Amino acid sequence: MIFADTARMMGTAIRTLILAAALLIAPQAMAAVAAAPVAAAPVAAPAQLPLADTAAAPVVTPPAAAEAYVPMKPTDGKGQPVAAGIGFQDQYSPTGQEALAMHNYLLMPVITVITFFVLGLIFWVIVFFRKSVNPVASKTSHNTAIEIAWTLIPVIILVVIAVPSMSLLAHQYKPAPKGTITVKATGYQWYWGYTYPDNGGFEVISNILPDVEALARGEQPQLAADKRMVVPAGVPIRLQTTGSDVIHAFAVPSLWFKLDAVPGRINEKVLFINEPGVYYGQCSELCGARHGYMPIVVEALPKAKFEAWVKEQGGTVGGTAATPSVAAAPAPAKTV
Ligand SMILES: [Cu+2]
Repeated sequence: MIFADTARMMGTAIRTLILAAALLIAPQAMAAVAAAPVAAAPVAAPAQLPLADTAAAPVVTPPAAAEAYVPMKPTDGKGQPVAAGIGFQDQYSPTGQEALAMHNYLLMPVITVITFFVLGLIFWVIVFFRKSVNPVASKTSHNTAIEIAWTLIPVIILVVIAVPSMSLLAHQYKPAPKGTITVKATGYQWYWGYTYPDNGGFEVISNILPDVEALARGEQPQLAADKRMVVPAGVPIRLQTTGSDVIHAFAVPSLWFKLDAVPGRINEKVLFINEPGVYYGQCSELCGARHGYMPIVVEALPKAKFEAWVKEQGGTVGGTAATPSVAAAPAPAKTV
C-alpha cells in the first residue's frame, strides 16, 4: 500500500516536472506533452481498435465498392456549351443530327444566298439608279417575265425547305415503339425530379451543385447537378414531362430535345441518345426566382450499367421484381 502510494506520488511528481520543463522550452513541446498522457492513459484501448476495425470492414466497404455507381466524367466540348461557341452544339441523337444537317447544308446556304442577293440589288440600285446617273426614272409598271420569276422562285425555295422540314418534324414526334422504358421528368420550383415508372417507380431528385463543387468534379458551373437523369444509350426512351407547380421546360441542346413541362398534363417525346456520355441542359421556361438554377444533367450509360444503376436505386429491371434485395430497402430514402 505504502509502495503503491509512493509510486503514484512519484509518477505525479515526474509528470508535473516534465510539464513544467515543457512550458519553459516551447509551446510546441507543451502541446506534444499535453497530448501524450491522453494517448498513453487508456492502455487497453489500442488493443481493442484493430478488433473493431476487422469486425466493421466486411459489413461496410466491399459491397458498396463492388458495384457502386460513379458519376461519369463529362467530355470536354461534348454535351455542353463551349467557350465562344456561336453555332449549335454537336448533336448526339438521330433527329439532332438530321436537324443540324438541315441547318448547315440547307437553311444556312439559302439564307446566305438570299441575303447577298438582296444586298447586291440594293447596291445596284444605289450605284446605277441614283438621281445623278439616272435623272429620268423608268415608267415601267409591269414585266410579266420578272413577275413570274419572283413568284415562282420563292415558291420553289419554300417547297425545297418544306419537304425535309416536314420529314424532320415527323421524325421528332414519332411515338415511342412498344417495349421502351419510360422516364418522367417533373419540374418543381426549382429543381427536377426523374421518375422511372417501368423500373419500380422510384424518383431521383436533382438539385444544382454549388459552383465550387461543380468545378471540383470537372463540370461547368451552373450546369452540374447532385443527381443525374441516368438513362440507357442506344435505345429509344419515352420521355414524359410534367410540372408540379408552374410551367417548366425540359431542354437539352445537344440531344435536340425541348419539351414543356406543364402542370396537369403529360407531354411525351422520344429521347434517343446515340452513345454514352453526359449531356447538359437547363429549364427553358421562365418559372420563377430560381429558374436559372435548375440544370438538367442526362447521363447515358450502356444498358447493363444502366440496369445496375437502377438496382442500386432500389428499382427493378425488366418489369419484374428483379432484386428486391436487402440493398434495395434503404435506397429510395437516399434518392429523395
Ligand atoms: Cu423551371
